[in-house]
Amino acid sequence: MKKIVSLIAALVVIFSTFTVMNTAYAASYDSSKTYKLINRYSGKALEVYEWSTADGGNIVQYDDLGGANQQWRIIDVGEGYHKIVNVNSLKAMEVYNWSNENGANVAQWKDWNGASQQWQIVDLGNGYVKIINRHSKKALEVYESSKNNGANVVQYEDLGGENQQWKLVEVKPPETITVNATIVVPAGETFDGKGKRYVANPDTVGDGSQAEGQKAVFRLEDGATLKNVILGAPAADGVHTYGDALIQNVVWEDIGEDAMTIKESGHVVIKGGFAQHGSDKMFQINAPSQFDIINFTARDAGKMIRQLGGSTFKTSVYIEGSVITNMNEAIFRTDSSTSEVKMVDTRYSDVGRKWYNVKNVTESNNFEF
Ligand code: DGU
Ligand code: CA
Ligand code: CA
Repeated sequence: MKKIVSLIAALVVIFSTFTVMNTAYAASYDSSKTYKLINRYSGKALEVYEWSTADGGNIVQYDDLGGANQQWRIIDVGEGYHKIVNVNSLKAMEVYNWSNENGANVAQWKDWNGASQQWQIVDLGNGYVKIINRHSKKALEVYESSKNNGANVVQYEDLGGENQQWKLVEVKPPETITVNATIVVPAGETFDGKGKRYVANPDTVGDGSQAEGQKAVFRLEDGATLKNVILGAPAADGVHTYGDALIQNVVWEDIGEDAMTIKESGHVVIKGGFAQHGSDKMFQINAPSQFDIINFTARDAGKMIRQLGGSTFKTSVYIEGSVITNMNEAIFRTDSSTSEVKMVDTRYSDVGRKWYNVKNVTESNNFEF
């Protein structure tokens, strides 16, 4: 009895310690959200200078102006590290050219799954974090404790200075809009949600359950672009595409019946963004297509991609620079012997059997954690 009591006591201690640690961790950042990073010493915001979208675009500090070039997604890449991705450029913050030097530049680059693009975020317990590069072990700082607009952000030995401390401030969606009827984006046009959250009217569009026949929140005609949209719950049948489509920086906070369906053939590109909590499929392919998923974060679903059950048409899937976790069945499941997948620079964990019936698989520079 005594043994059992002390065992229970020990478990309670372990469990509550874990819960406390976990809460502190979860409270600070979440891959589905966006953040600004404010420097403690200067009060200025981390940004990609002049809205660059190029590889090598510099990262500096500037007055907090609220632009997308000052917003970041902080994405768990496993092993205790995160990548820090700019919402405007969709590029990752890195220490330039693998440098280990004090004062080496920090800039943005295409996400190539490199250790110099991975950061440890250490909670300092004072409302701030320090951000340590995985490769160099040096800290992200505003160079020479400058308070100027445009002052460079670099790495330096971890000295504990206020110019090496950052506050992560969540950027909340400015508005939540109830969608009463499918929003149609006409051929060739762009719908920019500007970070707003869209939720389906459960009575007219769909309740986000596993019931078939729900309507899409967004319908993209051939050549349409959907960007900077958050799909909140209920997300009904998500996004439907009819032909070529670009879906950029779109977040599914809670996938409905599925997140997106390719209804008619085309080249569909998903770039940046995030999706989670799908009871079954995330992306459904119902017509022969080229489907590219780039810099996406996919978490917690039955499978990430499903080609229509029993169909034998050819679909080519390309996955690059993404993070995929907690898929019950697979990353891609198909019944077609001609469909194929190529995956590069991607990190994944707990993805079931990974490729389910996929006969043609090419992979390079991926990492399982
Ligand atoms: O029998 O074909 O859920 O397109 C199953 C159905 C199902 C599709 C899918 C979709 O796979 O309706 O959203
Ligand atoms: Ca810099
Ligand atoms: Ca569906």
